[in-house]
Amino acid sequence: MPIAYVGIGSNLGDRHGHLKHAMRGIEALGTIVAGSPMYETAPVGGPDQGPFLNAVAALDTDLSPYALLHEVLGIERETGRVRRERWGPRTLDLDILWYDGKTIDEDGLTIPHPGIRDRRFVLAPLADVVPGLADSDGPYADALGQVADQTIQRISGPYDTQEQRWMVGIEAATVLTGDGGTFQVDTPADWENPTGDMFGAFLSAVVLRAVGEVAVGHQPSSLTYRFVHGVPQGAQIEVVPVKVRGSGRSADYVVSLLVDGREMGRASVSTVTESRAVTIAPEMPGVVPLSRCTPVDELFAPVGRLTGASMRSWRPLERWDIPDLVDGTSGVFRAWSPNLTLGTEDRFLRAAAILMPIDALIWTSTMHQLGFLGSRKVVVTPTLEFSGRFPDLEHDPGWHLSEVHIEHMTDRSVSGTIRVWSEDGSYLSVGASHNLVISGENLLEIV
Ligand code: A4P
Ligand code: MG
Repeated sequence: MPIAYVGIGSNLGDRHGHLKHAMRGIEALGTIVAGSPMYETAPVGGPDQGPFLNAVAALDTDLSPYALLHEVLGIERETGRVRRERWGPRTLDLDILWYDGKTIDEDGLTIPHPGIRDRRFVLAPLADVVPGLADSDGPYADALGQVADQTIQRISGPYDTQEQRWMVGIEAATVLTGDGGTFQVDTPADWENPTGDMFGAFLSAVVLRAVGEVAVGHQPSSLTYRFVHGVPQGAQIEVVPVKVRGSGRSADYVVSLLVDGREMGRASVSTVTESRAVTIAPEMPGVVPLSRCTPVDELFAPVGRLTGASMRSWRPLERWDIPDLVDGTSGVFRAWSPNLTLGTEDRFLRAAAILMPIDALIWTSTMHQLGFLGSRKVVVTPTLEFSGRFPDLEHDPGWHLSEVHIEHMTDRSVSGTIRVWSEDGSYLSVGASHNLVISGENLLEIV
């Protein structure tokens, strides 16, 4: 069936409610195959007005473009949108951005929507649901650089099409309370964590945030972690950062994570007061054309989705698009993530946001290389180690490309070097190693 992308916006009344109403209305017109995170966005054009909430839905539909327009205008009316001022405030605005690659230029219907490239509030969520989308002028996401001055902030995870709601973003899931000696992290009840395993990237975000609270004037320069046990759903995690060494310019912390008094993981974080300049690499690899990216859902389609410790727990934060995977024990592959550029403003979480999907990439690569994704075996990961350096995150040029060299791989371990690139040619270099145990008790299930 044809795919249409529908832009959704609201800046009057119960904005969140209007977006939910829009999604429910759109769902009735076919099948929503993906929904972007919600963004709070500064108004573009028009009179002085309040901020918008914006999102984009990908709809698989039998309706013709005109029938679809008729229906979405009907959904707008249901939210009480009556008076119109061009570009003015509105309870709900639904625009058909793109319809099955068609070009239509008629009275009352223009497709693709002519404003897409001028509006970050459209481009960003559109890139979330379909990074490679293009028209005859090229990929839309390439226009993001020109609208970087428009203020937008992502305020949720992606839309969960099965649960029909927006997922909780990692910002909300890593709320810390505490006195500096010990922190508590409360995981929201609807945190996406079906198997109860929540280690890895989520916990690195917690660790970095806890150290950020106590290391005043410092910023993290490296992180190493080892998590042996998963965290039960809804568990209260205690986070205890202890400074083991410090000078005026740098410090080392050991951070314990406890569930019910039992230590389930430990991380080391080093901090520095001065950040190193990010190196600009002359040999910056060609930016992977977005049109060549494969959405991660598609990548996993033949074998079903990974559940558990891996992708699913992390879905609220990031989604990755993996265009290449070279066979062999020294494989190189590259990926592109829209959300690294467009995600959290918190620099500690941003560090985790950089590390997290890289972990996912290593996992994905490993699974492929070892043939597990094809053979539906089960895999256990009792320990996970990761170390990285992430200098100068405040001067963030928008990291979003990553290149992974797998340097060593056996059926029990994988290690490699990872670079996270930005479009201006600067990069972070990190090393990672994972230990795997094939079969065991705490199974990571591939369904
Ligand atoms: N129409 C033509 N083509 C389309 C299409 N592809 N999709 C016609 C939907 N409608 C289309 O639309 C007027 C008529 O456009 C429709 O009846 C349909 O026949 P409208 O939404 O009532 O008019 P409007 O929204 O006032 O004007 P316009 O130019 O469509 O504005 P936009 O593009 O909708 O932008 N800032 C932020 N941060 N977030 C926003 O969501 N939205 C706007 C409105 C301005 N600034 C914003 C936002
Ligand atoms: Mg409109």
